[in-house]
Amino acid sequence: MQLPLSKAVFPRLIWFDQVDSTNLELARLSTDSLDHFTAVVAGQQTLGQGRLGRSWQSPEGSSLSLSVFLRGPFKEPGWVNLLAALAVKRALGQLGVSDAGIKWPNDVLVGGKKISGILSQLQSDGSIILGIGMNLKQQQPELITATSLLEIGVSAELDQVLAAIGYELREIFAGDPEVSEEIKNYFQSACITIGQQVRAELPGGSELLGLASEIDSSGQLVILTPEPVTLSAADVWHLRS
Ligand code: BT5
Repeated sequence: MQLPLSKAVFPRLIWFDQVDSTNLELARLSTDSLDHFTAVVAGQQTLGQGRLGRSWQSPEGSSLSLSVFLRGPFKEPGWVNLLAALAVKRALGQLGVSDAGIKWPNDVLVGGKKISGILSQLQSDGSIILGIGMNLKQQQPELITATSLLEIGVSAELDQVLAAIGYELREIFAGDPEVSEEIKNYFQSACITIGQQVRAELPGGSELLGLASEIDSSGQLVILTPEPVTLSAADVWHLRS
């Protein structure tokens, strides 16, 4: 696959027509010798990974699967996932999509449906494998919560989408990003979870209901139940009254 735009953004870009998972493939490369910002990209994943053992659909020709190696350690690793979501939102802006919102912690939604999901995996040496899936075309019809660029009227080539995401990631992750108050505030305003009544399912299976009030300084979600409860990992559903 010719990827002229993307190759100008990523110093090393490894393309696969098909792979089990770009995150798994990047983890298999020797991370000792990997340069910061090395990218593995695939046109199809047979075992795409979501969080908590879930799967991510990435059939041939309809999605972009990207994993980027970020050399750590990071001062604020909890923010990496959120900043990546911000980069995806900005990349969508470059492609003419102005109404993308971030659902804490890792979904990018357009029109209430998921167009992109992010899986960041902290490695034992403090580096991070950052995985991003972006739907280019319609996914299986049974995935009713998903949307894609084509479905929202954007018919961009994979190279253009990848280069836009890569450019925005590079802007943020050129080094260990300084997560300034300004960025935190900007994230807060881009995060559509804030101000919503939510149901949060915790990794252990228990549930909380409350008002999502803010993202704290470490990137955790604060829910008023009405007592404030701080969540570092959870699945969140926005409840509509
Ligand atoms: C995520 O997990 O959203 C993280 C997805 C990360 C995918 C990238 S692709 C490149 C890299 N390599 C990998 O192997 N993974 C990363 P989570 O929040 O757990 O969401 C998973 C849920 O989203 C599933 O249970 C489905 O309900 C839904 N889903 C699956 N595939 C989808 C798709 N293509 N579009 C929208 N929703 C999808």
